Amino acid sequence: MNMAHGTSINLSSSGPATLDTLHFADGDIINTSGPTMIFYENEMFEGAEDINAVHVLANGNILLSTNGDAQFTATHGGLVFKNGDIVEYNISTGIAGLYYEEDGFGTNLNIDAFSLLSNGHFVLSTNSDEILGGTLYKNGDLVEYDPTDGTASRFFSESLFGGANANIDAVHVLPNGDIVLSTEEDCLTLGGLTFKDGDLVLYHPELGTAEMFFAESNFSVEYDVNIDGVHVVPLPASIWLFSSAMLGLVGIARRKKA
Ligand SMILES: [Ca+2]
Ligand SMILES: [Ca+2]
Ligand SMILES: [Ca+2]
Ligand SMILES: [Ca+2]
Repeated sequence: MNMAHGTSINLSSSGPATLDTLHFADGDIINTSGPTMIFYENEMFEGAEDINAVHVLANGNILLSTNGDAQFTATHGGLVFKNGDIVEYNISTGIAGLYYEEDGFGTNLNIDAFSLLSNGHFVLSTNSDEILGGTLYKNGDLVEYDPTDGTASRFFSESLFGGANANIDAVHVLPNGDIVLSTEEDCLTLGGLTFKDGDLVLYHPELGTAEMFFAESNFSVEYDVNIDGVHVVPLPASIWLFSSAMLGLVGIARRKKA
């Protein structure tokens, strides 16, 4: 039902939201398949927090950033961290540690969108305009950042929103280079597509075109939802074969019962 382009999505919102029967808060991370809760704010943090960037590693560990400075509970390691830090939550041990320190950027900033490339570089956006690697970037730009030497380059320009002020608040870069993103504002236009703050847009940089990836209308109308963190789950071909096989088995089981 909520699958976008044959895959599932991990996401966070900037306020309360409901997807199907799952109700969640701004500090939670959910997966749209189910949907299921994959990170539960009340269990993890000392106080109420808003997760504003998320990326899930191949081993299932969760990279995240928050909108304010925050602390994990003692049960989860007690880590105190800043809104410009990227934290790694280890799903095997239940302990969180720093993945990349805000201090490494050489300035105080709030990361509000984050995606990890296969070469180890970050593609990120900040909540305010910030200088990275000696260049000023806008909060609607996406910056490719090399954590090994602190160099940065423009990955996506805010100017592609047709001159409108836009704050990108969620990003995931797909293996083929296409960009899934969300903004803090409604009614922006990118690549010919007009969208809302709770939509996820799929942008094709080579073509300069965009299409809807996941629509805000999937959520219950109870809340006006703004997506503020996204990670698109890769789905290997083998999983599809497995799924088909399972569907086949279910079919056989049903026939046997009948
Ligand atoms: Ca959030
Ligand atoms: Ca942050
Ligand atoms: Ca931003
Ligand atoms: Ca948004």
